[in-house]
Amino acid sequence: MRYSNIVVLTGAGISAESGIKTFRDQHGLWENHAIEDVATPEGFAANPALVHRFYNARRAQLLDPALKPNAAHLALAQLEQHHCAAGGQFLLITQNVDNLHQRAGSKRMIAMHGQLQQVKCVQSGRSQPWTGPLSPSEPCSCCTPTQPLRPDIVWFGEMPYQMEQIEQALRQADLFMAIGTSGQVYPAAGFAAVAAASGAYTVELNLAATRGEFAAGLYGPASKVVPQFITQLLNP
Ligand code: BV8
Repeated sequence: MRYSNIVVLTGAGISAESGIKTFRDQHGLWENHAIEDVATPEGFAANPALVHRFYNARRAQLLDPALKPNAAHLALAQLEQHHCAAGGQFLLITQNVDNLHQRAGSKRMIAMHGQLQQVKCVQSGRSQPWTGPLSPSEPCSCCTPTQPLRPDIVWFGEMPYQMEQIEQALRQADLFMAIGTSGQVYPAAGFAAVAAASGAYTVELNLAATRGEFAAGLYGPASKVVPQFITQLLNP
């Protein structure tokens, strides 16, 4: 293996072929609401029922028996297993809030924007697993008097999770792969530049080229180009 420290960033495009809509497919809209209006603390404060409806619909999709990880998710889990068994370092950072990487077997991963199947107390921030619908009247179990619960999702204007660990991994990477992301949301959109500045070889694997700067690009559906690239990595 030519590389010792691999960091991967994924976005909505890696889950598209599993049947989960990307953000830009909907042109940033959902039921005629700008996503930035529903995916913000202000949007939640203004209309919690609307925001719960937005996340309940997406959380419900994860329970659909037809929804499965695709070949790209599975190839990343295989890369992690083989690369780490050979003594390499590996970190998968996903912007996605679905559970498809986890279901594919990825272990060394950070869900930087939270997860649909977690909810948290608005007061204490304590997070708990949640697979069903959530309503504004659902009480937390950690405060007296009880407080409402919210999706454990990083909204626009909120700090993504585990940024220190992410920044450290980017500085140490010698290979950075961006998969299925339009590179329009920060700080994730800046990760390739941080990795490149530390000497990493940066590769974009996407349906189409984005405005991001990469040393190389492989373009096509993730379920095709990701397994292809990983096969090359594992069989140099
Ligand atoms: C923060 C959870 C600071 C919600 C999400 C101006 C300039 C720079 C930054 C800003 C700015 N104004 C505001 C900001 C900050 C803001 C931001 O970046 N806004 C954007 C709109 C400009 N960022 C934030 O607010 C972040 N926080 O900055 O905090 C701070 C500092 C101190 C203290 C406190 C706070 C938080 C951002 C997180 C928001 N939450 N998700 C939810 O999911 O409901 S973002 C959400 O949108 C996703 O998680 C994801 O990150 C993003 C969508 O992006 P992608 O995943 O890339 O998806 P997209 O549809 O765009 O692209 C899909 C790609 O796949 C396409 O390229 C397509 O071609 C490709 N594709 C499609 N099919 C396939 C495929 N590829 C391969 N195969 C296929 N089959």
